[in-house]
Amino acid sequence: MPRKPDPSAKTDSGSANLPPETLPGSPAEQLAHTEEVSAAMPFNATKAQEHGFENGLAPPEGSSVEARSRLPSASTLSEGNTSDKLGSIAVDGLNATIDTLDRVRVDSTGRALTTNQGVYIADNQNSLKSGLRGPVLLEDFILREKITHFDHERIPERIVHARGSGAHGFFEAYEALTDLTRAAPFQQAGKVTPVFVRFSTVAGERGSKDTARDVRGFAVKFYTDEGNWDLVGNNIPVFFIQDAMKFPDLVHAVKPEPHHAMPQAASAHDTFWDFVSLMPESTHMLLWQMSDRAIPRSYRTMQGFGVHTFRLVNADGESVFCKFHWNPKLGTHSLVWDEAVKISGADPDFHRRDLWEAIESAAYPEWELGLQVFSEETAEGFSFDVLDATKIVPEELVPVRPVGRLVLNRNPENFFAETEQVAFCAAHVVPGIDFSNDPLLAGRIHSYADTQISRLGGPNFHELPINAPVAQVHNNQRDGMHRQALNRGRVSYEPNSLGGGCPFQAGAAHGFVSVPARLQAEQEQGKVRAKPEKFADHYTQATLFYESQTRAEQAHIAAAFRFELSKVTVPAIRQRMVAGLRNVSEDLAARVGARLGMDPLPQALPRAQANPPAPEVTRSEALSLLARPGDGSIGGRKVALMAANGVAGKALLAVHSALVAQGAAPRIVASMLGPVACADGHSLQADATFENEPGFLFDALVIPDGEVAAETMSMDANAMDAVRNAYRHCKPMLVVGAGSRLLDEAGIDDVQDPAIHKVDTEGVQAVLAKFIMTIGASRRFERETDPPLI
Ligand code: HDE
Repeated sequence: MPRKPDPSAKTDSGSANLPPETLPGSPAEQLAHTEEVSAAMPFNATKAQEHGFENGLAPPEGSSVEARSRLPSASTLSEGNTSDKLGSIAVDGLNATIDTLDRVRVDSTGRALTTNQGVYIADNQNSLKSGLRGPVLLEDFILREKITHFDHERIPERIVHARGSGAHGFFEAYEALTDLTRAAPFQQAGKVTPVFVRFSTVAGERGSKDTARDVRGFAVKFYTDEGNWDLVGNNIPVFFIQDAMKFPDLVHAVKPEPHHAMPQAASAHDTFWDFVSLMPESTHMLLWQMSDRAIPRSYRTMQGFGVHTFRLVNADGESVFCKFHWNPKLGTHSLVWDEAVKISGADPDFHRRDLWEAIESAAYPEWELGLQVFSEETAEGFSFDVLDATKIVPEELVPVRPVGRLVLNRNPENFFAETEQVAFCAAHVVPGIDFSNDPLLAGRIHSYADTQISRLGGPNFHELPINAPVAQVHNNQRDGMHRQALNRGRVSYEPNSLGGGCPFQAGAAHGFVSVPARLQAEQEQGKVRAKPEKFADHYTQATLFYESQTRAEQAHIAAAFRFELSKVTVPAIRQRMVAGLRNVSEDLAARVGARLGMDPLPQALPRAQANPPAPEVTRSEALSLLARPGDGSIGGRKVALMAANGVAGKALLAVHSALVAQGAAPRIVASMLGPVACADGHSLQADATFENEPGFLFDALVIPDGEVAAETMSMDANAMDAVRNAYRHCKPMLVVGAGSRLLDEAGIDDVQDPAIHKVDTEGVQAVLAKFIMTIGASRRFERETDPPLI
């Protein structure tokens, strides 16, 4: 109903003398109702409770009053004048800028092109010209809009973790953890919380390769009922530095050197090793970074860690320390360095593709969330400091308790809108989760929201659909670039009486309350720039890590140090680094030094702490990648089935079907695309060529039977490279009948190798189960020699 003209419409300039009978919905009635709510709050009822320690522990809910009508909270009396664009009046207590992503999905099926103003575009091929051969006119608003948008289509990339890939999914709690935490995702068994996860490398730029030797980001945004919780972790449980003060230095050192912007996505250069060799606290992390953890086979096969010590807080305000672990269902699997280098050329999107294809083929990646929970008192007794992000809590000391699973089951629809615009923030916690005093974490609590202000162009990035929580958002923050919310009413401050006190402070019953952790000792309470003593033990856990690896893994670590340091051009930096490694392991230092031409080895670096406390654990099997084989399933694994004319097709197709049945991705690879004529009359189509998908992109190789095919393939060096690389990279092979000729030509005569299944055509069916098992298992590292012979 349109309102009737009302003489008191301009309230600021209207009469203060209201008529005794006010019209419904008139300015006078609005004023009368507003006066009522305001008068109902004669003073600030919770003011007294803002003071004192006890009140700080349990802040009260703010006071509010219910108005007689919605008139006092209206921005305008004209809000009832609706239209197709305006829709209706704000629904009571609702913020509609959040909600599911449905509100922003766009589908152009059956639609004509329009401008951004919704005007149909008659011609999308030509600019507006003065005559057919005349000049283009400034008047062409359609051309100008299109080009202007294009000119601004890029945003700054992330300072670190620029290269990444994301997916949607859910977290499901196994059981209620109400004794430990009041955090929403853990309140009931079976509770499902939607998530968005982004994996990343750290050092490379947005378009850099996936298989760089680097730490991987593992950032999880939980859209909980009580707000967003971001667990912004890595695939390595420790970090290079102990204090946020050093983060810009670390990142400047590892990024391409500033004078010539090289090398891209690599730590193998002078400035990185110069810095870390002067920062002995980075040694533990360096051991992890030089291990195969830094070249994962896929995002699906790596662990994730919250890194810092966090707190869990239950409804009674009781808190415990907690470390977060993500363990992949498929087990932990990595590449080998030579393979990673080759893949980066042939498929820089290797991990992005793997994640995407796994989800498209319904081989949904899955991880189990595990918690290490311990009390503050227990932590006091550890030989290391749990506030030091360069230290782990060994699983032998505090076991990891599985509490739920993470499943990624939906790819993003639009990379930019979701994966690029998602803004994780280490400060995003919900009631039930709190921070520890880890000084590295403190810097992160500041950094993440801050960096988005320039990356995403202003303070309202929380309103971007991918970042908006599913929980309601109501506060008095207003304005700024790209603001979307149309906040109803004139109240944008608290306390207020004009809005009936709303939105009011939630109080301890619902709101986030920081754990009242007290500063530990009197003498520590002064302001100080210094580290706790236990932070000075830089080597004990690095030694633990090295000693906990298998021989093959130790060899990879040594080779990685050797490779990286061989790229360092300044001998003094190499010397300094090897001198540091002597404090970790003489074996490691000797292996690295020997291959860098150091004889004798440099003197060990002086230690910051001469006699660190004895560690509780000196070997931890859990630290070896090979200790986590996973469930052996091969969903999404790629297998190359080599082929050429004359191949024994029937057996090859049987292998193909068996792999498909297991959810793997078998590909027929030949010298060229198109039909392959089989010796037994079957017909195959090549999916890929030895040239466009080199063998090292696959997890396993099948060399088929067929004299003629073997002869042809042995003449194609790309095919032979596939065989040599599969062997060199320790991958399983199924070699059928005459196919063994390729092994001979490649110089592979390791008949005892249990990951090379040699059979004749009749034996294929019988060996398939074993072959599939070896694809799901760890690599056959026993094959390796240093240097490689094949
Ligand atoms: Fe980050 N980190 N970081 N970081 N970090 C960023 O935030 C920072 C640290 C991690 O997929 C930035 O949105 C500081 C540890 C991940 O979007 C930035 C310090 C861990 C991601 C930032 C650290 C991480 C980031 C860059 C030391 C493992 C990618 C863009 C005090 C627990 C998130 C951005 C995504 C991203 C700052 C150390 C993990 C600059 C200051 C330790 C997974 O804000």
